[in-house]
Amino acid sequence: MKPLDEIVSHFGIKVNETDISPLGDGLINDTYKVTAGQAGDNQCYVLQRINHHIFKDVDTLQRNIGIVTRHIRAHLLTKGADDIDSRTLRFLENPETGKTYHFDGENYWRMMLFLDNTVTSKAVTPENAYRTGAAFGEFQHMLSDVTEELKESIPDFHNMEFRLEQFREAVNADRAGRADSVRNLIEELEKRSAHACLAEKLHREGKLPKRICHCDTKVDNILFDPEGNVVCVIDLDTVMPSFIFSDFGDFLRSAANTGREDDPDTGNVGFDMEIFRQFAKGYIESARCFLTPLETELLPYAAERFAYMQAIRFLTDYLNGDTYYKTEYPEHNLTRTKAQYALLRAIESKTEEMTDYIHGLTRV
Ligand code: GN1
Ligand code: MG
Repeated sequence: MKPLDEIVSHFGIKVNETDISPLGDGLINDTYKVTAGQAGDNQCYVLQRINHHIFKDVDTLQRNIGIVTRHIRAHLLTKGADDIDSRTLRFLENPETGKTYHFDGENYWRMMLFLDNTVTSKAVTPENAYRTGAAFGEFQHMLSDVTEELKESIPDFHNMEFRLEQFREAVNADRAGRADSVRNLIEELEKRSAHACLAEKLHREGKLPKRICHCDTKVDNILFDPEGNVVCVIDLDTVMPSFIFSDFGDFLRSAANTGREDDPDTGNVGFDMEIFRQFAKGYIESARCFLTPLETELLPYAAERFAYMQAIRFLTDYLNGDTYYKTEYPEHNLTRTKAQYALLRAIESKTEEMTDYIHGLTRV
């Protein structure tokens, strides 16, 4: 790999190798914080190596992101927001190519402004879950009038039928010789497969629309201010047309889980109904202007669908020999699968309660 300070220089920024340090714990791209300028007068940036085995068409990826960030910026301007630079990502151009990425012959890189005074993760409490829900409803609302066509940066990314096809292929091929040891999990997940694909079925019947969604609304992809307000939604790689369930469900999958995504102790894993209630309330308040009755009715299904989809994706990767997600130890993807499955069961046990709550909200 080329030295990082050399990579950074292609974006017109001069720093030393020591000004660059790892940032965050995303499972796909490699991320670094770059500190430039004098002490006390620092401008920081985020440098990312784009995983081009997963995002195969980087030019299209960055074009999508450009459309989305410009669109959000224009909306914020119209609304008279005064802190636009911290509410949406700003990417640096590579002056040699005019593109928002640099290809070094082997890897693809991009750089964006670092947003100061923000925090990630674990910041979700019932108190700020309401504001987070409202922010996501607003995020989808702002993108509802994008006129340019967004290409799928990963084809069929949140297509449950496709994810199941990949899963079954992995079970049959059994490349890592692990299938026999996880037969129970495979069966438990298979039992639920038809229900998980409800959205695809309804879409085919013309009953369920696709809208532009973020498609990776896990809590780590949200920057909060110290008071717990959502400042900015980051990690825009997967913004694409999808069912609104993607954003609603994936947020709850991560934020309402009382344990960690890879918690080795599934006893820690549960579904926090107070987070659900506050998040749903905020989301419905800002999204009710565009949601159809069926979309609203199926919000509890969204929570189930995403714990399920993530369990399937982790188990698929485990069966394939860990080729997709970064892992820290050999059984990591299995631990993740078990934690997601425990979460799914917790969510299933709360479906009625969630449905009643949503009815209560929408009857008003
Ligand atoms: C990946 O990039 P990151 O870590 O935010 C994945 C998501 C999964 C998530 C599970 C492109 O997200 O779909 O939900 O891990 N992103 C991609 O933690 O596959
Ligand atoms: Mg991320």
